[in-house]
Amino acid sequence: MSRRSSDVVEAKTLRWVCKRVYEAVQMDDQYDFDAVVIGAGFAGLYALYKLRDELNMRVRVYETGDGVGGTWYWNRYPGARCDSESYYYCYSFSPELAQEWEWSGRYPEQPEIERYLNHVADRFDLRPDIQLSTRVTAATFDDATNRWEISTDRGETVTARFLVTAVGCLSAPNVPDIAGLDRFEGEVYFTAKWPREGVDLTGKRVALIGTGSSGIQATPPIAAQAEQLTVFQRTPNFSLPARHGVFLAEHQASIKSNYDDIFAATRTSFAGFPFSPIDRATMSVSEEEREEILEELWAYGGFKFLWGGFSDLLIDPEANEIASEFIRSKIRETVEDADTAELLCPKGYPYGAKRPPIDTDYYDAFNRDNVTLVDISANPIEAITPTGLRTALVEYQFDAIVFATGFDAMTGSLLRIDMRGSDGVRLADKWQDGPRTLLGLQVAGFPNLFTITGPGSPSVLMNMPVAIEFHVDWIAACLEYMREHNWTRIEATEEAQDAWVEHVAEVGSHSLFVRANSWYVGANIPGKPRVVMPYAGGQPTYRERCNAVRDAGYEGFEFGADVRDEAVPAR
Ligand code: N01
Repeated sequence: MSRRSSDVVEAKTLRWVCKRVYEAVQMDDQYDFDAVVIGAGFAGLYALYKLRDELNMRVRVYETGDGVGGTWYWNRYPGARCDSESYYYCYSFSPELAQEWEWSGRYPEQPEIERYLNHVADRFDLRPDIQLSTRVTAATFDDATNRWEISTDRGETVTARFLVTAVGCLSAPNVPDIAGLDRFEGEVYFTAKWPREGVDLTGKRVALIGTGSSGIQATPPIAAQAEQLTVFQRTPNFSLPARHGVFLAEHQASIKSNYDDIFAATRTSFAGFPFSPIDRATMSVSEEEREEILEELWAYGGFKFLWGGFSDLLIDPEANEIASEFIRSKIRETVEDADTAELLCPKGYPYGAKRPPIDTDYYDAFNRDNVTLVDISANPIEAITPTGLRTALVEYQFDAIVFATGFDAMTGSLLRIDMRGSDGVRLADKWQDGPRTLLGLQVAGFPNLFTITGPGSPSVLMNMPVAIEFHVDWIAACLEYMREHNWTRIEATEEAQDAWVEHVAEVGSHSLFVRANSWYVGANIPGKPRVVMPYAGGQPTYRERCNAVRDAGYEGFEFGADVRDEAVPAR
């Protein structure tokens, strides 16, 4: 080979090597992130915006659904509507967004919130960093590199310095273990996974199982469509009328001109709503005045019933019983058949101990000729048959069964991922006696993992977008702090976590929540440890604690650096 042709070969080889190196770097780049966020609902979208646009991080979001929206993507059952009012059940981080978006009315329906979240994804150009139709199946922390290795159901594996879960507190549907479900020959639906194309129940005999918020919202529209609706109730609920209404232009304008104050109020109130509870004890007024106040609250509708009339409904059992009996009297007044009314009246647990639903015409639906209530508290559903279902007493025939049976709340969506922390320890093992976190934000033994609205934080006891924004901002501040100090590893200490878990349990034990069997305490899932999972101490105390931890240089957390970067000392 001449000198000239060997030069050509060498140059070609060099080019080939360079190209392969370039591709390898590109590939690495493609599978290596500063942060992976799981979920593209309210939490995931804001986390992506914050980490990518404000912290300049390389972020990848994985979302199981084929659209963004999280809860508001999946729960598209008939009647699905938010029970917090639209103008504060939204993001506050962008004043421009708040000014631009027009809410149509008091309680937005699912399609409107889904549209809002799609608008957010477009407005902040979030879509290029969101991979839809992809479920994260496993995540393992590598102590040698201080990185997470994340696997998906599409067979991909990527790595990320930080793993941020934005999986939602109510997103792992509870499929009850009832024999024969696979043999049913009719249609089966879950409110939490309602088909995107909608369902036509016209002329059908429909069973609806479950009377939580979802079942209560779905009952009137299904009743209006189906030939016959049979509602199977295990535990009656205290449901309040929403009194939904459209926003008038002047109402919109007044909200928008007061948004700074409204958002400021959501950050200081007990539960993230822009209201201060009234300071008045139930027994401090006469019986007539009390009745008048409760009537006014009933007419106004929504959650104001809890805090807008009396301050002690959730503290004083006598006060609670008065409010509970008032709601029962409204049920009896509304439902014409006395036996049905009595079955619908909750007894044996106080109002507010289960998450209170808000409805539109739920109790009225039982006055329709095509709606029947079946009490299964004493005679549970024994089996689904090919043509319907069976209790110990009766066999029923149905064309469709709708399960509104709730969620494996707060922990289910995290534990459905095979999560392994330092030394391969499994989250499922760590949490076998109930969830353990520091501030609901981190788990000891799981470095560089952040859990937005995790158990042990107020989360579901708050207006969710407020809880989410606070967590994402806290996490972002923590990541900036780590960057300033060249730390690449953060982990909650066992001692700090133990103290927080004890505090959460102590506060929870004094709350009303221990007095009912609900998803707040895991009682809806057979075998789940009974623990008050959300922090019941209220937003102000919680924020104060999180901010104090931050101001003390993240007290209770330990930092470290990459092993190869010895110049940076661990703390
Ligand atoms: O679920 P739930 P959900 N056999 O757990 C029954 C939020 N949300 O989806 O009470 C028969 O409340 C179960 O009976 P019991 C809100 O935070 C918000 O309705 O356990 N029945 C119960 O009646 C809410 O609290 C909005 O005895 C069975 C029902 O199924 C949370 O999501 C709308 C059963 C489940 O009720 C969850 O609400 C919707 C079985 N094997 C939801 N298993 C809004 O914003 C369970 N049940 C308006």
